[in-house]
Amino acid sequence: MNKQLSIIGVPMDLGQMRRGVDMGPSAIRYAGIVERLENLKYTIEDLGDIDIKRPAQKDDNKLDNLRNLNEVAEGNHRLAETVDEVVGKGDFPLVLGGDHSIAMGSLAGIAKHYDNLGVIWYDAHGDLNTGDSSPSGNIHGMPLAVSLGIGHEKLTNILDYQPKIKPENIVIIGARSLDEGERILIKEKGIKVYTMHEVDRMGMSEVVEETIEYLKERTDGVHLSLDLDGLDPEEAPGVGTPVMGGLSYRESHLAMEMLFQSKMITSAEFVEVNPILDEKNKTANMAVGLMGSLFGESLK
Ligand code: 6HN
Ligand code: MN
Ligand code: MN
Ligand code: MN
Repeated sequence: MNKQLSIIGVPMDLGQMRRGVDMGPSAIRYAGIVERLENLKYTIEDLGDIDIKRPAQKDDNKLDNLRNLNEVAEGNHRLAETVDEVVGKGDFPLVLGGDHSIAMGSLAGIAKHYDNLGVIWYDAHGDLNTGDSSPSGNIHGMPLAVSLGIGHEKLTNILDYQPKIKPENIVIIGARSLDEGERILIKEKGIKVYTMHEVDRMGMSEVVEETIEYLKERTDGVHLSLDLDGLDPEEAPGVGTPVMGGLSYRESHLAMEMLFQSKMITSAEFVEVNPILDEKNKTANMAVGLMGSLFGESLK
């Protein structure tokens, strides 16, 4: 694993309606992420937070069923430029959200450095909506579609290229809430998905083994996009769109440990931690624990 890490906070809450997720980066820092990774002998540069501009008007600011489109696009553009620089100088970008709309900026900055970037999308949701298919108009439900080049031009064209990723280079793990339009896109594009049904039948160990095998053959780098709502809300309550029946702490730790051992992860983001909805920073602590395992903590 790359021993030079750059931490980038993204206080973004405009991709959805629950305020508070903009404090995610603070909560994760407070839970001790820098010390935790320094103990594992990484060199950490904390680049602070990306500037996210608030929309001027107080109404719901929706264009084409895309809430806060301009502000979300601009914030992601700034994130993409920073991530691009980090990858350009050879560091591992570790992005802290913020709502999941920030994956558009992360992927824009990362993918230009690879021919075949793989993506592991650890999430209760597919985040494959467009303005047309979205039931909510919330852009945090769209970043994976956007990164495939599907959606509004202002989002798909961040850093002036598209698509960022190819459908066959994606693996979704933990899905249990997919909208109709998302299911259609998954079938049409042949995106690999391990829903909770497969996780329950196969076990996490086999799911991650298959994922590693699958991505190893076709990618030259792998981005982990981990939405804390992929975990069960009993264990990670501080998220804006909780869905029952999620991945456990133990399954998730196992997944992170196996990904560390695979040596294939080249960038990562941890998103949707909302300290206002949390219980005693439980979800931020969970995020930090998972990052510890992803970066090589072990009992032996
Ligand atoms: N997330 N599919 C729902 C929507 O509004 O599009 C929920 C999206 C959740 C987004 O997981 O980051
Ligand atoms: Mn500002
Ligand atoms: Mn998500
Ligand atoms: Mn989600």
